[in-house]
Amino acid sequence: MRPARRRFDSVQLAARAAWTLGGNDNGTMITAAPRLYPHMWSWDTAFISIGLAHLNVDRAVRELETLFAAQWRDGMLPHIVFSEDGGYFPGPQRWGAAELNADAPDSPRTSGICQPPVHAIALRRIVDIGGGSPAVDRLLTDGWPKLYRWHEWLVRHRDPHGTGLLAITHGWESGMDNSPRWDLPYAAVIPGPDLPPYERLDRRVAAAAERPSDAEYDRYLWLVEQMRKVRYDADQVVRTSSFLVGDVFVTALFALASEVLATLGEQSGQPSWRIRQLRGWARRSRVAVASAYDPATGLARDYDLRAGTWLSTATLAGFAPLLCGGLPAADENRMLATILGPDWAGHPDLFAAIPPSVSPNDPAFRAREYWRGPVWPVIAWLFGWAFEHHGWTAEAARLRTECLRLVEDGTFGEYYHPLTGEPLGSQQQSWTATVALDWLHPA
Ligand code: 9WN
Repeated sequence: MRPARRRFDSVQLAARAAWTLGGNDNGTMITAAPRLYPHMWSWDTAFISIGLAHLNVDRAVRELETLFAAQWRDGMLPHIVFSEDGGYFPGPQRWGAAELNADAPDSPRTSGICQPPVHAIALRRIVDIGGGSPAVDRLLTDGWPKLYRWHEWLVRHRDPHGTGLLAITHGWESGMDNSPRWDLPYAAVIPGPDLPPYERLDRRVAAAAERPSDAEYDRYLWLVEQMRKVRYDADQVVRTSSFLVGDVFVTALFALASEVLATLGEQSGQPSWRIRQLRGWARRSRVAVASAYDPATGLARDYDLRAGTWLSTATLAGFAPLLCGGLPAADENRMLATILGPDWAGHPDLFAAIPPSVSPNDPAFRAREYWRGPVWPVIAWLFGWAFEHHGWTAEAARLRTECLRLVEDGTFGEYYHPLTGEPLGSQQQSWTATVALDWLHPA
């Protein structure tokens, strides 16, 4: 029999979250998780810095600065900044980014792809929490132009059709690695016989049933191989990768983050032409997200740029328009009702009323399998923040209460079983601890 779920009160929970972050601090960075992910991940760090701002705003700023120090010379923020510790595959040698591409820093070592652009949202939250402190002022002055360059890189290299729909070249770039969203595009990725052998390290520390399969990993590694062949040249990767998908969720985050970055730029005296440009990018990407809306399902779709087809697989990412706005009011209201309704957050069997990565009513739903069904607290945080931002305060407050109910066991699981609330994947995951801290300090 499974032991009863523990329940910590808010003071204890905040203390455990702080202790978790302290434990994941390796001296130069707060790693994503102690065993499975002993390095810095780009979008994890954005969320980590938000939670840190409640504990020590200087440290929150420093964390983002550590990530920015690894920014490629062309503007890309890499998906992993490697620490000196080993223990993750693919590590810096397998990526070989610095050896192959002059824009990649030699130190620290990084991967050769990126992750969703949520960093401006983190900056907004840090300013809201710790504004006025010298460290935050420094971040606004020095970090803002770095974020601007990051957004500019995405527009320059990841909008192949000039429509505002941003493309990803690897499922890892979506942050939702093995989501069923990617099953069709991955089916067309055929690993070649020259895929160098490798040994997975993730399954030494996490249950195999909760991680992607070997067949999925072969494809992930094959895409890395393809990128190595073109030395991570951003445009050549887009031309040659056998996986190229217009990601509606990344695009919505980009639209939202560009708008947020523009406003922060106004408040901190950044050049007005850059602010106008950011708002233009936000507008175009918002339109792209709205154009991906499918009235038949009431959800937004990704677009497989290799096959030239829409991808209608229903996942939580289909609610992307709720993040950035842009839908006609009737469609938006319908979408809000759907995410809160019985197929998603309002499903009667859920442990807490939080939308899982795949609806429990979907035949593809797998309650324990990574991005194929579990609840991911950070994604819930994003929806909660966006709801608040759009003035849906009652919905945001409800989501926050439910999220705290999920994480009050204090394990800070990477993801959770949506029906039982069991923590899954890695434990003491930094970004789960930090979103918990933010939910505990809502102001
Ligand atoms: C690959 C670190 C990262 C998250 C991703 C999540 C998972 C890595 C992995 O862990 O991805 O980047 O090895 O599974 O999918 O969103 O940033 O927490």
